[in-house]
Amino acid sequence: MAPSPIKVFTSALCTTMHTPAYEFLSGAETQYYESPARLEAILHYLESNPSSFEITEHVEDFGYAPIQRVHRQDFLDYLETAYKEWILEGGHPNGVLPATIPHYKVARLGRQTPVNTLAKAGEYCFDLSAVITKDTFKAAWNAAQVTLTATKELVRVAAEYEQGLVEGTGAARSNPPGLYALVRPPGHHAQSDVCGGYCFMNNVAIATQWLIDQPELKRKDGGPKKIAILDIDFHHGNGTQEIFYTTSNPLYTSLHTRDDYPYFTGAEVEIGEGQGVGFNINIPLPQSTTDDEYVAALEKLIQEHVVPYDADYIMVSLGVDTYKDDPIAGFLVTSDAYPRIGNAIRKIGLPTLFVQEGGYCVEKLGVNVGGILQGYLGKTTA
Ligand code: OKP
Ligand code: ZN
Repeated sequence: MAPSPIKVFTSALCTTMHTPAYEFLSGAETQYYESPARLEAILHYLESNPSSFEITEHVEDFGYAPIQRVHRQDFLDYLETAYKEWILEGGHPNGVLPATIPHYKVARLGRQTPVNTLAKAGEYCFDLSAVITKDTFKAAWNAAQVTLTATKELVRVAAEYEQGLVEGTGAARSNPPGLYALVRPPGHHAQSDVCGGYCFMNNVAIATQWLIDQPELKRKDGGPKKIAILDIDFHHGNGTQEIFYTTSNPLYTSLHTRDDYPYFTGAEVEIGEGQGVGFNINIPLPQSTTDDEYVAALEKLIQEHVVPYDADYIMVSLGVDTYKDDPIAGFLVTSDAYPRIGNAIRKIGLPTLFVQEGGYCVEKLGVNVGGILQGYLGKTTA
């Protein structure tokens, strides 16, 4: 039986609500790479391939609770009020950025709780890319709600898939259902109480925690459903790692660059803490990693860690900044690799939600993201 098309969840608010004019890269003011044009380029590809993708702008409102399960309230309050306070205190209208950050060598001596907005920007942001504009809170909220809407549908199609496997009438194990949340701003750098790396709320973490929290979703042993997160963005997902560092569910796995942003996390020795020991898997790869090297590392990660974990669902933090011409990254991966990546994920055989993270080569975003999704559908080209 042919695989069903991938259901795509997105929203017009993903392009209109958060449009900072610039960021700082290597000390220079540059264009804001995490732009609405990224999402439009991907959407254009998907719309041109209607036999593979079913796009909906239907967004359900899951309210504040699922977001509060992952992020601290003081941080969320800050995201919501920062821009207004920033402008009142004379901050530049492009948006909120820190000028003084509580560096750990300073903070270990400090005992002061910041009240000033400029100080709070440093308290709640770890770099110079997460510009908070007038509606950034609403944009991040919307991205989380779109991801949650897709996750609810994941539960439904996964149940259908399971039923099909039991009865032997439905799709075979080789065609697991796939869904895609096409959202921005991205999420995997956002920790429980700090934004950075273009990320404000951690969409994948919020959706994953929501799945774990659903009382009616149980495994055969009575425990909550298990989720394996596969983070294939070029950059390490420090936010997702931090949020789930001390728990055995979900499993967090990441393939990313060694020696590039976010620089201070992503080493192999970061294996989790307490109950979480062994459930955080970082596989750093060298700069200039090629197609074959990347695909081999992904297949190894899947065989050695993802499959043995015996998850019920896969969540993919989908970044295509691994692409050779990405303006802020450094691998040599070509467009040919993306269908192979999607195929490797399909072979896990589990219902999968892809959630958009990075990827900044706008001209190739459609074909590269599309390549992964088409590969998941069993095709060999975008
Ligand atoms: C977000 B995501 C490195 C500059 C880094 C911020 C990058 C955020 C990436 N030369 N600036 O993981 O794609
Ligand atoms: Zn990235």
